[in-house]
Amino acid sequence: MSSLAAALREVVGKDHVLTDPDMKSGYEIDWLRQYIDDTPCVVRPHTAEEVAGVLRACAAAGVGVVPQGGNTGLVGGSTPRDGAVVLSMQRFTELGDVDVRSMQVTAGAGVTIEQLQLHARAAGLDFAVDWGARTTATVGGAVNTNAGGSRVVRFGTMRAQVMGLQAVLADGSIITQLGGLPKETAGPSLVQLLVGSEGTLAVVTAVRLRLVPWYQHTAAALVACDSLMHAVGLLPALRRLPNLDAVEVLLPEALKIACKHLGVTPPLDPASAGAFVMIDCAAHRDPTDELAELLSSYTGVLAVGAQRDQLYAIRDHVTIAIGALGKPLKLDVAVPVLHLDRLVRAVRAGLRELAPRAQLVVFGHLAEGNLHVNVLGAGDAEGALKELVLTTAIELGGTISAEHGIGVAKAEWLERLKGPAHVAALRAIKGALDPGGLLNPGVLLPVE
Ligand code: 2HG
Ligand code: ZN
Repeated sequence: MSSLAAALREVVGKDHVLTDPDMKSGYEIDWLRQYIDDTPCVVRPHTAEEVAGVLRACAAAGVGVVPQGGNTGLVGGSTPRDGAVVLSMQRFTELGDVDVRSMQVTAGAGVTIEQLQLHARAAGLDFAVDWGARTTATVGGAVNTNAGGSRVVRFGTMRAQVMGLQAVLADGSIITQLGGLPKETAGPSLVQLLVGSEGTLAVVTAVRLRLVPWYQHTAAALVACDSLMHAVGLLPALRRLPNLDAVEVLLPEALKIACKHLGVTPPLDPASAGAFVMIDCAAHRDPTDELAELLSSYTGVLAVGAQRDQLYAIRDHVTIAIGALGKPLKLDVAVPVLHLDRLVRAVRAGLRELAPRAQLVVFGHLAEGNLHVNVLGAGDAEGALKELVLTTAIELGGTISAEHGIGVAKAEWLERLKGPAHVAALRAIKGALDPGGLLNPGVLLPVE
C-alpha cells in the first residue's frame, strides 16, 4: 500500500492523501453507522486530471476506488469495502456563474445541494431537487443516485436537471460535455447513462444543471386522512393545482417520532388519522387561496398557509428521529400509487408474523408512490422482512429503489427486479467502460 500512497501523493500532493486512522475515520462510515470498513487511504483530488491520475495509479496497483461525495447515502454505495481507496470529491466546490438566459449553471461534484440552491437564488432562480440532507449531500452524489426528494412531482428527478457533465472514465480518459444544449440528437446520451450509475462507470467531476424559477411565495397544508387509500384519493384534485410543489406522506408513527425528536407538539394528533399528507404549493404570487379553496371541503386540515417551516422541519427530521431510536432496516420502494395501500398492508401483515414487537415507520413521497419503509428492532427477522417488502414491491409492479440507489444493500436484488437480460446488458456496459472492475466494486452489480 505505501507505494500506492506514494504514487497518489505524486498526483494530488501530500496533504490530500490521508492515511492516518483519525483522519480517515469519517470517510469509512456512513452517517447512520450502517456501513463501516477500513480504507488504506483517502485521496482528495481537485481537478479531473488529478482524478485521472488517481484512477491510473489505483488500476496499476489493482486496488478498487470508491467515489464519495457528502456520504449521506443510505445503501452503502460510498463507504469503502474490500480494501478500496476512498476518492473524496469534496474539493470539487467550484460554482460557475448562473446563466439566466439558458437558466443553467455548472457545479463541481462536491458542491452541496444547499450551496447550489443559494447560488441559484442569488441570481433569482432556484435548483429544483431538494431533500432533508441538502446541507451535506453533493451534486455528484445526487447525479450518481438519480436523487429525487420532495419536488419530483413538479420538476422530476435529478435526471431531468442534468444538461451535461464532465466525467473521468476508468482508464483515465475524460469526457467533457458541459455546453448545456437543450436539444441534441447525436447518438445515445453518455451523460444520461452516467446518471444513476452509482459511481460504477465513471467519476463525475462537474455537472451542467437546469435551474427553475425561484418561487418565493409558498403555502403548505397538512391533511389527516382516514387511510392511505384516502390519501391517494386526494391526488387527482391536488394535481389540478397550478402551483403544486410537493405531496409528501407520513404515516402516524413517522409524524409522532419526528415531533418527539424535535420536542414539538404534533400539528395534528397522530392518533387521529391513518395517514397524513403534507402539501406544498409555491408560486410567484401567494398560492394560499388556491390551496385553501381546494381543501375547503376536507376535514382534518391544518390551517392552510401557516406553519410551513414547522411542517418542513418535521418532515426533514423523520430520518434523524429514526436514526436516534436505533439502527433501522431501511427500504426505499415505490409502487404505482393505486397499490400503495396493498403494499403497506402486506408489510404490516409480515411484521405481525415475523417481528410483532418491531416498530414500523413509514413515510415518503406520495405522488410518486415512493415509501420509505423503516423497521426498528426487527432483530433476526430483518432478512425475511427485507425479502417480503422488496418482493411485494416487485410483484405490485414497483421498484426496490426509488431514489436511494441500489448500493451494496440491494445489489443481489437487481436481477430479480430487472431480469437477466437487463442485468447482462448492464454488465456488458460495465465491462466495456471498466474492464478491470476498478470503480465502486460490489455496488449496483453484485461481484460475480
Ligand atoms: C427522505 O425522504 C429520505 O427523507 C430519507 O429519502 C428516507 O430515511 C429514509 O428512509
Ligand atoms: Zn425520500
